[in-house]
Amino acid sequence: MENPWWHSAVVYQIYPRSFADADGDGMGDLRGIIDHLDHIAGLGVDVVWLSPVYPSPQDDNGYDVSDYQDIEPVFGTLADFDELLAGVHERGMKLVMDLVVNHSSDEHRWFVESRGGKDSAKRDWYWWRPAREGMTPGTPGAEPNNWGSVFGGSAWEYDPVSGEYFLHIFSRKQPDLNWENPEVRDAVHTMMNWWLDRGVDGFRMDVIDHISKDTSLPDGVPRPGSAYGDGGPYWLNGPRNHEFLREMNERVFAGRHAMLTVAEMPGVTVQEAVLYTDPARREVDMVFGFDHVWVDRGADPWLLYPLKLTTLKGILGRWQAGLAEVGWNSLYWNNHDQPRVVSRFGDDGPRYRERSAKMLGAVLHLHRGTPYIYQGEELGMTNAPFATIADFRDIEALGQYEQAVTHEGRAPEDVLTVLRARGRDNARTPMQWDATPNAGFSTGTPWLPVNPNYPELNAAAAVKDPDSVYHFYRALIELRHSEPAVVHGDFTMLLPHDERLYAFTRALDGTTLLVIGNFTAETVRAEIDDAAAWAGAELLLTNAAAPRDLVLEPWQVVIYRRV
Ligand code: TEU
Repeated sequence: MENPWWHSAVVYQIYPRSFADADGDGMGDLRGIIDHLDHIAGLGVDVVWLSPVYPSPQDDNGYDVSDYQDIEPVFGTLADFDELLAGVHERGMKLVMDLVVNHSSDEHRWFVESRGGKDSAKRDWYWWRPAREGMTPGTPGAEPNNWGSVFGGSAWEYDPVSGEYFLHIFSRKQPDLNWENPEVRDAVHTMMNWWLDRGVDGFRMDVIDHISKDTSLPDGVPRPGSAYGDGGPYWLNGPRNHEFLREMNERVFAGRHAMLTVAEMPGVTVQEAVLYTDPARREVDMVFGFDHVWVDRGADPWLLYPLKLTTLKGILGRWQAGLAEVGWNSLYWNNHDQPRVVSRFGDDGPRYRERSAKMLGAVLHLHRGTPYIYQGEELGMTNAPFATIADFRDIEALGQYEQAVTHEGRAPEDVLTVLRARGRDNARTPMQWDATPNAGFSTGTPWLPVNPNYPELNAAAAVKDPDSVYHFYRALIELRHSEPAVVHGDFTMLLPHDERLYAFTRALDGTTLLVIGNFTAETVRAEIDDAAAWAGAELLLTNAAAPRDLVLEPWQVVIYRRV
């Protein structure tokens, strides 16, 4: 079979709320994106993925959709959207929409109708259940089961009108749709076809491994120190998940060749990812796995675990090997839910910020798979200096803080330490365009303050400086487009037990690439087996002086080619 176009593609993610505000209300908008399309096209990316722009009460910044077939007025209109789509296409790029259909907003007319009463025609479009047997509805502990929600508190919300509860894995304003009901699936397919017919080129599918649940909704294993049990095993990768995606593929994707589907799947294993992305099974093109971004999590959610490079290499190496023959990887360090990678795995101090950001970019982009760049990553944007809980806006940070501090007695400073390092708002501070007030993001008051480092760290400065992180990312993308070994080469991990260096080769038809990234602020020699063979090799890209004898400077990365 011919290789699909997205094997050699690079995707750029926009979080519209924080990208560019053209009308001065403090919130990004579609016009702002249109105005900055050349910044994205200038990088050389192939695809733009837009986080949700649909009408939404914005309880979870748009991941709570109240109308799937329109545009949030704060962001613009459908006419603006069509103009954006045309602008993306004119520049030779494709546009992928976010698809948030595990849940809707509680303000969606489907849910409003469903909530109308037990005999509503749409009652069964959501998960309604009576109180636990023998318990008085609405009293503590009477929820249908013990599941905790991802954003804190119970996963069940009581509705006094009907005396029943509805399920929400995320916030109470994000009720889970009941995919067991074929009418729900039909409605979703119709909506997806409507967008594709309008010209969009695919979907990034939000928590799409949550859509099939164990319909008996059993109690989860209690979590130490928490009032709630872990429902994950009953809502992740449920019994009908493959079936639902296969059906969606048949009814929506079949016959549309130039599109892209990427399934966000927290908790997916590499074995399951092979099944989801096996072209013969006709489900999705690739998945977002989470193993590598959970590398610094441990048993205690409110403890920071330092990065162990060998563990990270073990995880990514396992995914490379697991999807080598069948299926396809997505590659990402960052998105709107993750802290900034230069702060997390690199060094965001003035000395090594740019160098370590480039090293991280090169290591990721030289893996086999489709790389995703999150807005600002191409500038080496950093985590934000959040002082107190009042500085956070994210419903996840606020909800988890409330549960941990108020209900579970955790020390506020411990919880804050983790939120500062890992909180999602780190990724959501406004895009830093230039050195003018508010980083050129908005003439109004930004909904979340701009990172104070914008006078030095901004797109205008980066585009002007040929040595910037921006131009390094541009070179990485160009390399993917020009060197087939980057796209198709076999991946071999080297030095798996080394805690300082990330080293691997990519080999295709007699061409071998060698990539070595130094994850430390020390000078390190790479003791690879066939070091001598690389002595005369061509150095394709590095972020410091050309090394001698594979002795790498702090945070240096090298990409060599041998034929
Ligand atoms: O994220 C799903 C998800 O896995 C997150 O809950 C993630 O694990 C957590 O935020 C890490 O801190 C998707 C969206 O990307 C996210 O923005 C939404 O809040 C969530 O689904 C609900 O739609």
